[in-house]
Amino acid sequence: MPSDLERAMETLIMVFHRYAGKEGSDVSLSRKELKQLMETELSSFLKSQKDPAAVDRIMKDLDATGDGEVNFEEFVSLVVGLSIACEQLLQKHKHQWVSKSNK
Ligand SMILES: [Ca+2]
Repeated sequence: MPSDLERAMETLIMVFHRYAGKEGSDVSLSRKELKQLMETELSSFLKSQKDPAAVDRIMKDLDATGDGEVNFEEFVSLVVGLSIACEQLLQKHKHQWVSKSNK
């Protein structure tokens, strides 16, 4: 049976291909595919950002090869970046909670 981490990796691959396969190349996300992926799979992140230009900016940042498409490697770097931001927020909240409960 796969572990939590193995399942998470499998999910990353599955989600990427679910959107990458919608149009054009099967192994990369077009701007439209990336927008759909972010709106559906990262909706709470986008909501908290409240920035309509966010997808365009993220697309530009991610597209290291400059071909207007986001490949799996570029997609994973987005997920890693978001995970790091989440973990930092979590640590911050944990510290706040600990200092509050100690008062
Ligand atoms: Ca595609």
